[in-house]
Amino acid sequence: MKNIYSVPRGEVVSYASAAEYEKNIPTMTESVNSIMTKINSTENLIGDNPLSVMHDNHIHHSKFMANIFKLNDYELLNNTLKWVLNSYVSRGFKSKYFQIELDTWISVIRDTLEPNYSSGIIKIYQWMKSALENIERENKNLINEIPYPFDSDWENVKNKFFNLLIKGNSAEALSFSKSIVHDRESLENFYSKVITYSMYEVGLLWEKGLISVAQEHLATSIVMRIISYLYMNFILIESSKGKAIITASANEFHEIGARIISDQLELDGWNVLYLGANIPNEELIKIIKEENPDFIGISVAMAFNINKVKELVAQIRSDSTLNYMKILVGGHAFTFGGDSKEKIGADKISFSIDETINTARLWWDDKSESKFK
Ligand code: B12
Repeated sequence: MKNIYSVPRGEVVSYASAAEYEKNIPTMTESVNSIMTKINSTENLIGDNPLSVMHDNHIHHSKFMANIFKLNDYELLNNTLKWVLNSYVSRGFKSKYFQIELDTWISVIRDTLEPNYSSGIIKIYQWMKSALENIERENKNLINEIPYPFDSDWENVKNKFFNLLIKGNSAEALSFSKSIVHDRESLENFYSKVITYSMYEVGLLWEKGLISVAQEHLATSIVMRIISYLYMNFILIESSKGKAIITASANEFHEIGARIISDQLELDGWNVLYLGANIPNEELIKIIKEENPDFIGISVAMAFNINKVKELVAQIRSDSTLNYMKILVGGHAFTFGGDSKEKIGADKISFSIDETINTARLWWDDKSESKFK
């Protein structure tokens, strides 16, 4: 269905207003929590969910909005609103919760920020309110499955593996993985066509409230253990190319994407320093200066972490000792549309293992050529 409400365009919120909003997140979130808790006690807006789910949502909302205002990316806001409504309504939140929540944010923002800072921000909140009804209507037509872009043989393998993850059957999932992965090619297929898409489906079931948080954690831990097993058995090889640092961004707890990318690069001959989840920008800069990698790769799953990566890229670009270095970014946060991807200023945004390996090879070839000229 076509969008009948129009997404705001251009720089609606100034950087100074965005920074002021961000600075006041703790006090504003506290006020919103307290008002919404009171309203919820008489109106039951959140179904059987504990209050902590609503409070967490307010924290995520404010961090996400600070990013949206700093990036002025309203396409990303529109697309994420669809996800917010879909996922919270599936888990028992009432539709009217969102109208009331947005009204509460508007009044708290008006009470907290000076009018010159709040006016652009409130315009966006009012747009969100007006968009809710249309988004809900569009969400009713959402296809609730993840399209599988590979052949049906691999789809069968993925389905079997996914079922073992959902059953929490660690031993069988490991022995099944052993039966599929024999060499470099099957390992790459297993990572990109089986683990990645099984985890996307785990996410969808969590989003719809069809599996518990514990089941999602168990599936994740089984995958992490299998990846470690495969690493020990297939990846320890001599490096023949340059050095790369791969990490998840600051405040980013999703680490499987970065881990998979690291292992695949290592398999392709790179000397990879894999830093895992949630690395603060200052620490990353420090290790980059110590290690002088040929490129860094940063994984971002949550849109509320995008702006921190933009700041990191700007910091690297403005440092004359670092501006030789290539920057690669990837992850779920960039699959929601909008122009934040371009605004980050990285050399390349990559969406798959193939694309990542090819980009890194190209960079290595260019560097080797210029070295030997
Ligand atoms: C497991 C999981 C978690 C675990 C992560 C544990 C861990 N150790 O990694 C935990 C429990 C911590 C978690 C927390 C949260 N999660 Co979560 N999580 C997931 C889940 C189910 C799987 C993630 C995953 O491993 N995917 C598989 C990997 C392989 O895929 P990938 O990251 O996309 O990586 C591929 C490409 O993107 C690319 N790539 C990735 N990184 C990089 C980096 C570079 C350099 C390059 C080149 C390429 C590249 O290559 C990979 C190749 O296959 C996803 C579902 C999903 N769709 O991914 C939700 C999901 C990402 N989570 C979600 C949410 C909402 C959250 C929380 C906010 C939940 C909450 N209420 O607390 C928090 C946020 C925490 C934070 N600050 O980061 C939502 C995000 C929705 C949105 N609007 O953006 C998702 C999509 C679930 C859903 N369907 O709703 N989560």
